[in-house]
Amino acid sequence: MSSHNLYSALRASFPADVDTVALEAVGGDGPTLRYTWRDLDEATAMMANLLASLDLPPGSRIAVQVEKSVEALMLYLATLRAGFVFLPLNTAYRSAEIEYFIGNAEPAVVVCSPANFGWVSKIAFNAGTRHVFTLDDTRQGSLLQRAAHHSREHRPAECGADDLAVIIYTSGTTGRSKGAMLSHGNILSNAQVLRDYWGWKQGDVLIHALPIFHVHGLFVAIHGALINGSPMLWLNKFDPAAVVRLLPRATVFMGVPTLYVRMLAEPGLTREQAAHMRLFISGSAPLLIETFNAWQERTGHTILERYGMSETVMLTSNPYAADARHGGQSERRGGTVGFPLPGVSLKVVDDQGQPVPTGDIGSILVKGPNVFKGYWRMPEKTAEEFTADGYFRTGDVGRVDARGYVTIVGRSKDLIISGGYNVYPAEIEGVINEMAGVAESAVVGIPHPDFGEVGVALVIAKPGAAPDPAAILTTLKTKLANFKIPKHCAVVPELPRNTMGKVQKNLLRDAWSHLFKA
Ligand code: MCA
Ligand code: AMP
Repeated sequence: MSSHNLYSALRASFPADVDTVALEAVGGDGPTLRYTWRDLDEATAMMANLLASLDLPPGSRIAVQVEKSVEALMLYLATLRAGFVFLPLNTAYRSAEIEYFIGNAEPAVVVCSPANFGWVSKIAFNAGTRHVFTLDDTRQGSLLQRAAHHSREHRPAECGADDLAVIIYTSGTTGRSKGAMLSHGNILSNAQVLRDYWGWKQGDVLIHALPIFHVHGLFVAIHGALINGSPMLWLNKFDPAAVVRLLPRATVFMGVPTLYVRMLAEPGLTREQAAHMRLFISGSAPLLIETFNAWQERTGHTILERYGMSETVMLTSNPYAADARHGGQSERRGGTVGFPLPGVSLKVVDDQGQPVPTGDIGSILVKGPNVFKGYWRMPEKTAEEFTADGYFRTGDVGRVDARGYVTIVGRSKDLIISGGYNVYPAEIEGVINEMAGVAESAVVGIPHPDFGEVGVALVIAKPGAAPDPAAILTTLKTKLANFKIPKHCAVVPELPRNTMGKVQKNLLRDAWSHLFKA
């Protein structure tokens, strides 16, 4: 293939009979809808032709904040196909967050839900965006109306492997969110490696129940199925009972740990119900060993845990089958994230950047064809995150044991992972600190039975002031995405500090860790 267009590679994997079902949208209140591979190809051609008709400059960003739907997936594929840069945005983001992303990325096109058109289009037009379309999860909106006038045929744009395909925003421990720039080559190489490593085969059917604005649902799950020509059972929203009902029709499921925890609470989850399944995969957050064991006991399946980042797509995975690179080991070991994927170099280093002895803990550095091209318009930040020999600093802390298994033991970045979503305390503290009567705050992550980890906000009042914790949370809800809102807030007399005056978050975590204990 002369062009490296990711869509072309996925398209080349479609089955020969394009009139078979590619996607079955199930669940929710609506009817079950079936889309063939031909539908996927033709609808993405129409949307790609619409984008092409707008006469956009090369490299234009197409920013999308819409509810999950098959048509939203088609818009993603159409953007790749047309050679533009897809910019997915979590539907929970509020106006201040969207204003930042649109201002920073300067998209040529914004697609939002019809219900949000008023405020999103205002932000977009103010930022110089010329085209704002709408799309909802019932196939309504101007995007499909406009695309309907375009041809069902479209030749995918010529792309180099290093051309940008997607920008995914990740928050930072300091400052604002950074747009991780991923190329067609980054994403495709990772999809090819995972297809082989996870043993995708003919007859596989994926249950897709994750959001499609982050790497897990958008890349790992969708590309896994498409690059193997495998159909998907598609849920616009995760529903544990619906997923359990679908298991006899599927072979592969991917979820964040919270999804597994919620499915375990379903009485219908039994060994018989899961008998048709080939593989359960978990990632985005640590899978507790209790969940790993409970799943094995209930279903007879061993969850395969893997580890990745927005900047790198997938980095490590427990083996699906015997891994010849590691003496034929095939054990999926709970509590570990497995081996570096083929093509990924991973090393664990000390504070001086020197590799630590096997089994010792250090910072995880990675290199490989999957590692991103840098942060959008942040060359200095990008340079800081790479070593002189080209390794990317993940910000994760871990070790590699004598058998080659990688374990993540913590993070050097101040980050909470709640139900698979990343929450940066610095961002929340910044908003709380602006509120009347607040002198200072600290947000820490503590264990939670459903979300794995959740935030708790501890606030110091200004002299003479008495800020109300409930009011703080209510105000936060107006400014930040709902999953970022701490699940508890308390006004405290002081915060523990070390001799340098830095807040000792580990002590706060210990002190509050009991709050949501079952
Ligand atoms: C919802 N809520 C949450 C979260 N989700 N609180 C904390 N953490 C969360 N993740 C809160 C809402 O604020 C709301 O609170 C209440 O729960 C109900 O909201 P709703 O949207 O109905 O929740 P849900 O449908 O039950 O969602 C839970 C969920 C969802 C299904 C677990 O969070 C989810 O799909 N998580 C998956 C995230 C994911 O795909 N991550 C991959 C990132 P209130 O009522 O008070 O407002 S990619 C990645 O990390 C990398 C690269 C990787 O390795 O994969
Ligand atoms: P994101 O910024 O959404 O790309 O999240 C990436 C971060 O998620 C990584 O740097 C890890 O801290 C975390 N992560 C992903 N998968 C796992 C896993 N299986 N176990 C522990 N942490 C994980």
